[in-house]
Amino acid sequence: MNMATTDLILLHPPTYYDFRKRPGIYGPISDVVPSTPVFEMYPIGFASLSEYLERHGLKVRIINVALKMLKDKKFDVERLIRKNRPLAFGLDLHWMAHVQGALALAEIIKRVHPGIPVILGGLSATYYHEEILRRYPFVDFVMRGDSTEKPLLQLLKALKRKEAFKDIPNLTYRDGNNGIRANPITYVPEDLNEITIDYRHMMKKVVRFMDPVGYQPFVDWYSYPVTAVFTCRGCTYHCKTCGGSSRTFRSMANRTRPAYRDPVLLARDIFNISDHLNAPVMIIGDIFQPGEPYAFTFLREMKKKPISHHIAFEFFVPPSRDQLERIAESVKNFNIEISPESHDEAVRKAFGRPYANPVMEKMIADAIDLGCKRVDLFFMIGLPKQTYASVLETVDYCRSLLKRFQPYDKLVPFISPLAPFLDPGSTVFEEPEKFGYRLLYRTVEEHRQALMMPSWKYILNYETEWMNRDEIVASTYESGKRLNRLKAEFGLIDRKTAESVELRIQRALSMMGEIDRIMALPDPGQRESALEFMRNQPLSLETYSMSTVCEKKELEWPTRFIRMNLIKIIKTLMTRRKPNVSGPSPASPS
Ligand code: B12
Ligand code: SF4
Repeated sequence: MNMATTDLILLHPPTYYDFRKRPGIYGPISDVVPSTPVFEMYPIGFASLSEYLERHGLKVRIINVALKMLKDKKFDVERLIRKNRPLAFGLDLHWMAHVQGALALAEIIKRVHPGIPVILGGLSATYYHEEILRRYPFVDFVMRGDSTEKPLLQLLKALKRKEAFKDIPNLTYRDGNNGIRANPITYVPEDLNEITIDYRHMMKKVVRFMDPVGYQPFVDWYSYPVTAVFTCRGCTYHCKTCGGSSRTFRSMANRTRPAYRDPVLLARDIFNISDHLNAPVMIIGDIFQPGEPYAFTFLREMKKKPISHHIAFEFFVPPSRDQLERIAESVKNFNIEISPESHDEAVRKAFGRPYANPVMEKMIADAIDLGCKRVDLFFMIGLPKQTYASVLETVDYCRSLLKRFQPYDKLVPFISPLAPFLDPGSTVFEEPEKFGYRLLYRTVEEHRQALMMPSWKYILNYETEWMNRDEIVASTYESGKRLNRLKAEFGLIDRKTAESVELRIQRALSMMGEIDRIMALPDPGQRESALEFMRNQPLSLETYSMSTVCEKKELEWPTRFIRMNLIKIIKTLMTRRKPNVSGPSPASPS
């Protein structure tokens, strides 16, 4: 394998680059996603970028730096960078939580390879493109928008041929006279039929680079190889704190309506996965969002090839019984994810979700009646109009639901904070006061600095009229503790799990208290040495950050004992297959 022939290396950074040397208490910020608080999961768009660029003749490699650092305490990032000399490096700054890690990595790349361009992309980079280029000389380009496959191809070709950048859509760059040019976002595809998230492509890359960890999406993926397929980019809803709402996509990415993936291609995406992996598949985006004809076409396709994999559907509003019936007759093992956010309808409405509790409860009853294997309910802390008392009442509401649906043992509630950051570009971020919020950090640099703070309380970039940061933290741990007990009481988790979660919550609380005491010390030198002393304790601070308010295992849908179909995988590795895109396209050269 000749490294010099690699055109693009896509690197995924950790949230905070020095998390191994200077750990803090990152708290339950990632408890309801598969990642640890380092957010080691790379954007799924890395897969479509890689496949698209390779289909068009370029050589691309993905390296999950965050995961490598997490798995190996001694993993030497600088050495990795030094060893590789691609035409360009690409880093995701998709989630704002990665701002410190992404910039630190960019700085290292520039120091080691001053001549190799560094490209940033993702939703947060899109929002902050100008500030990034103005402030950080080690970043050369920001590729904006939610769909960068084609413009990135143009940029890489221009770099290869040493051509000008002025006609490359969506690109922000330095014009050579210390000025910054932002070409308009004119590449906004109307559908997702020319790109694909193809796990077969990813398997081939793992073999080509002999780097299973570099391509691994999150820390436990090989034992729980859950995958995702995408219905869309964009959204028709406008939840107030969401940086991926219709309003945000319009203002930030010039997207006036979502781009959907053809429902037939979507079903094929699932079949491609189910041929190789015996694990659950999550459908990202409500299949009813584009309308019933879309959803019913997809379900008809699914019916044609019965599979027993667990398929998880997320709904933005509760579906009707008729819609659930269609799902039940097309997918044998279906699961549901829905985020009512709060039990309090006034809070939910202020957040931007319009449905009432009886509608949701009817959906739960119908789903269970129709054979749904599991309904996950996600509640959130830090919402408009939500008080400390209201957060705890959410747990009471969960009790009433668990009581009502107890014999079925299928309802699993979760609660977690809106953290670490209120999304840049969200309605509330843009007009905090109007919605009862106080924004504590606004610029990239402020967020970067925040991530170096010792606990998640100081990292949070907001408070609300109804809860300050102390109350957000306190209500998170208290509600987490109560919900944990509730789950044990109703048999959703065993006693041992419940006890270990409770112990972690208690320890996290006392360490958070200790950090507060240190942070109140007037002398900065004293403060730093007290923090240093804490970091050197035998039970490192990381211990208090992993799965604090619930266990990762609680998120898992059932998998089969043998999770990978090795014979099929080997066959795929040895053959060329047509990518799952519409229209004529060459067989994948990889
Ligand atoms: C699906 C989803 C998830 C999935 C992630 C799947 C995945 N691996 O990508 C899950 C559920 C795991 C998730 C988790 C989180 N999410 Co989320 N998620 C979404 C959602 C609903 C859709 C994302 C999407 O459509 N992506 C498709 C497109 C836009 O992105 P993409 O294909 O991955 O990448 C393209 C571009 O972004 C760009 N790009 C990305 N990286 C790079 C790099 C380079 C070099 C270039 C050139 C381009 C580029 O090009 C790609 C291809 O065209 C959005 C809401 C929305 N409507 O958008 C929120 C959203 C992205 N998530 C958000 C957040 C906050 C989170 C969490 C931090 C929440 C938490 N505290 O746990 C975690 C982080 C998890 C992690 N990294 O470990 C915020 C981000 C706001 C912000 N600016 O920071 C959003 C906008 C809204 C929200 N609040 O949920 N999320
Ligand atoms: S939180 Fe609301 S606006 Fe954001 S992606 Fe989900 S449904 Fe759309």
